[in-house]
Amino acid sequence: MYTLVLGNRNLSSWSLRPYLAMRATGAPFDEVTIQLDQPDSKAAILKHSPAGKVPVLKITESGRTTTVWDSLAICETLAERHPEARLWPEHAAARAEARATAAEMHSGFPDVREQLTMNFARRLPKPELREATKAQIARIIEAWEHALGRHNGEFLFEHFSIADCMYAPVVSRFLTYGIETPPIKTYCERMMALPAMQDWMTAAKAEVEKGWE
Ligand SMILES: N[C@@H](CCC(=O)N[C@@H](CS)C(=O)NCC(=O)O)C(=O)O
Repeated sequence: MYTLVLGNRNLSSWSLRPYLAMRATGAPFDEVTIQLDQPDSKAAILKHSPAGKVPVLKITESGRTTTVWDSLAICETLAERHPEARLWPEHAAARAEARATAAEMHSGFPDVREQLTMNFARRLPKPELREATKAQIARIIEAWEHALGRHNGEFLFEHFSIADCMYAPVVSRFLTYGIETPPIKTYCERMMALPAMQDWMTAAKAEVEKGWE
């Protein structure tokens, strides 16, 4: 019933987010992988979504396919369809904060995204960080510490939620570029140990080995 269209595991941070949410539902799904930055990539994506970007979720029910594009919209759709997965916190106040935290990532931190591009399977030297990048890293750590401290849980909002999905690529970026994260080290380790993150790593390594960028 579900098909998730994804970009490169090693590079596509936007793909990782709904993949984690999909895995958290426990629902079966098919995966389609489109290698990005190839001459035919755009045409391949457009076969699945008029927006021309991955990720895309296709839901086929009663002979009709609904297409959902954009990582956050896919996560929201999965949360709505799988309430048992508790992809948002139950408590309204925590849910509001989790949404704000997820949205802040979805629309923000441009310098982190640009200077520390996701390269999931690789370990790379840390570039000379701009002041804006440093400030955004500090803000991310502040948001994580706030959430972890306030909800006293293993994940940002007690149990695994869309907020964790949205920041999973940042966890991997910190690891790739050796960004020291003592206050939230345990959280990063817990995220990387998730079976879905491990599976993503296996696939990302396989891409790197076969020469995908
Ligand atoms: N805001 C979108 C961003 C999606 C996005 O930029 N995807 C990139 C890959 S990570 C893409 O499809 N690039 C291919 C292209 O633009 O042709 C989301 O949250 O899903």
